[in-house]
Amino acid sequence: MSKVLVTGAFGQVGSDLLKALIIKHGKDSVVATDIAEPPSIFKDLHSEKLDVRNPEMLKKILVKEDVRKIYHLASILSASGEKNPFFAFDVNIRGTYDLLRICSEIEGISVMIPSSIAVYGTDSPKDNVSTRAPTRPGTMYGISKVTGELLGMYFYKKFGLDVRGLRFPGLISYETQPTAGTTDYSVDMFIHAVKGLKYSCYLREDTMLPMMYMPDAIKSMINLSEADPSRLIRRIDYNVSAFSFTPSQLYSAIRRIIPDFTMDYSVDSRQEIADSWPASLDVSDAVLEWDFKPEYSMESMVADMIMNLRKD
Ligand code: AKB
Repeated sequence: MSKVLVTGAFGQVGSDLLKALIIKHGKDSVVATDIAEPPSIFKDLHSEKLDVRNPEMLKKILVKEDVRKIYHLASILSASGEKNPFFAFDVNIRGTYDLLRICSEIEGISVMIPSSIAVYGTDSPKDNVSTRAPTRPGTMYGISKVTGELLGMYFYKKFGLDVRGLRFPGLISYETQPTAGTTDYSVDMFIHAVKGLKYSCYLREDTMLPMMYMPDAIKSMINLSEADPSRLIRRIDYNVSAFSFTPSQLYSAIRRIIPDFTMDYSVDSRQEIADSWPASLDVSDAVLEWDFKPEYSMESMVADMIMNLRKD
C-alpha cells in the first residue's frame, strides 16, 4: 500500500494535517515522522522518529513504506530561527535540499513544501502583496523559505519532481500550543483569554499581519497537492490568506465574547521580524490556478477558536 508521509508531523500544522489525512486516506496509509515523540492522540498511528538532518534515515523510511506523497513540514520558525540561525539553516535549508535530492531519485513521488510570508522583507510592498513582489528576507527563516521555493522549482524543472508549495500567513489553531513563530501571539492571546488570564502582547498594537484559520490552511494544502498540474504555472509560491488584523483588533474581537479579558503590551525583538512582513496579501494566483477559497472570516474564526478552547 502506497503511503503519505509527513515530516514535522507533531508540530502546529502537522497535528491538524495528520487528522485530515487519516480521514481522507485511512490510518494505515499515513506515516508521521518527527524528532519529537508522538503525543497521546497519535499513539496508534504509524510514526517514525526522524531528524530531517539525517537523509539516510529519511531515504530508508521512504523506500520501506513505499511513500508516494510527502508533506514536508519540518521547519524551525522565525523567532526560534533568529535565536539559533545555524540550526535553522541546517534543518530548513540542508534538510529541504536533502529531501528533494532523495525524492528526485524515487519514481512517482510528489512533495508539498509550505513556504511563508517570511519570504518578504523590508523592500517588499506592505499591502495586497503579490506573489511576484521582491523576496529579500532579513531572517534565517525567510532565507530558508525562499531557498526552499527556488530549490523546489529547480528540482521540478531539472528532474521532473512534482514539487508544490504555498506561502502561509500566520496560522491560528486550537490544537497545539504556540511554539516559535512571530504570528503566534494570536494563538497565545486566545489561550490566555479562555483561561481568564491577562495577556502581555509582544507585538505593537497596530502591527497588521495576514492570517488564516488552520482548517483553511489544511484544506488549501491538500487542494493544491491534488490540483490539475496542467493549470499550475507558479507551482511553488502561491500567497494564501483569509484576513488581516492587528493585536488590538484581535483583542477587541475576543472581548466581544469574553468581556473580562485584559491585555497590555510588552514589545520585544519579534516586532522587527513582524515589521518586515506584509500587512496583507494578493492571493489571486492561488484563486486562478487551483481555486483557493478560504471559508472562515475573522469573526467566525474567533467564535470557533473560543468554542473549541473552552471544550478543553
Ligand atoms: C512564523 O511566525 O514564524 C510563522 C510564519 C508566518 O511562517 N507563523
